[in-house]
Amino acid sequence: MTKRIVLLLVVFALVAAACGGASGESTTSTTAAGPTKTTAAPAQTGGESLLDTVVARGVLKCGVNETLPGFGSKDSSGNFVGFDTDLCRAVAAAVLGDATKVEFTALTAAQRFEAVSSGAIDMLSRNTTWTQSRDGELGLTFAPTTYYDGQQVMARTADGFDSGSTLEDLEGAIVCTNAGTTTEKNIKEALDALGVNFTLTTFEDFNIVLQNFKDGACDAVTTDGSGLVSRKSTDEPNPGDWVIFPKVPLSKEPLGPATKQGDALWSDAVRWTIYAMFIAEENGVTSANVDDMRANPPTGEIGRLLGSDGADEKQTAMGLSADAFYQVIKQVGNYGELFDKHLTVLGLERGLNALWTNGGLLYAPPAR
Ligand SMILES: N[C@@H](CCC(=O)N[C@@H](CS)C(=O)NCC(=O)O)C(=O)O
Repeated sequence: MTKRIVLLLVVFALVAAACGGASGESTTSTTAAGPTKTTAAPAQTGGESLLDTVVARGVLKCGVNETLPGFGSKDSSGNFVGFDTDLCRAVAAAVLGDATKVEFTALTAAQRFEAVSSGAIDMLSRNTTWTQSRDGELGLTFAPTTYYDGQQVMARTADGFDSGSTLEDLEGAIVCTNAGTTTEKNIKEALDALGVNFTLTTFEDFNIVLQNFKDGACDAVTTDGSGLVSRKSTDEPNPGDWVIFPKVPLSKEPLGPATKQGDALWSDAVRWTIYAMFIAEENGVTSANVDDMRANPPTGEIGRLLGSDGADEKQTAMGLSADAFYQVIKQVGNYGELFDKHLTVLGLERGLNALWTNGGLLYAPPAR
């Protein structure tokens, strides 16, 4: 009898917990007098959040690529530039109010995950594919995908390859890529399944891969399609010497930022910075017109998202300042602005990376 009462109490406690009301949640209850809103400061169970650490430090540590023009590289003055590096700046704008407060660390594919788990960086933004094992075994939390990609192959036209070439055409080829990537696993799986005989050679970073390709030690190189377009635009000796195939990529490569698992406050800050950039584009809010859009009208989704005066904003309940996402759009821009600035110029099209309203995959939950 006593056992049954204890069991009932446990079940009741579990149901109550599952139904919400846990500390730190913002709840709205309706009373006879109308809706009452209670907003508690966000609480982090299991220790301090990186959000507090980054704010106290005043600088965001971000791991990026330095060999991938368009996504992550250094300009002639040594500044990090690119789509992925601007995502770091966007998070710094949201969390610190200043997009320049980023300390960049250039990482190879093989180094990147250890940098997250050791705490050497707060956030990884380096053309990283979201996979089940990285999410699970490696203990990462992925932000929304910022670039839907797929793996392709690049080879020399002088060797008889063209844009209509297929994976079967790689029979007997030496195919090269960089180590510690989804790429090396995908190509082996795809060619083994087709019964194509080939040699896979991996190198520590993609500069070495390309050098071997240029020297003729590799017949073909393979990586994310965007990576091939990027390196083709900077490294191809004469336009038309190299060709990218097959037309339909051989894998799904959803690329996006990642943080260490188990810190919901921090991963929410990164996640909503990206969603804010999607929502801004969806509503035509750009770095140029954000001040007007914030003031007129100050209500509705954009008012809430930008923390307009009197808006029922949701940022402070996440541990951010009310104007966090206004700072992101003002200082860095919306998603489309970033894409145009860094990727359209490379010749990449929006394709799957269009907003859902334009038939693409970019879709943010409502700011409400
Ligand atoms: N998206 C894949 C591949 C990432 C990757 O490392 N790609 C290459 C080629 S685009 C790269 O970034 N190379 C630069 C380097 O190794 O420094 C993954 O997450 O494993």
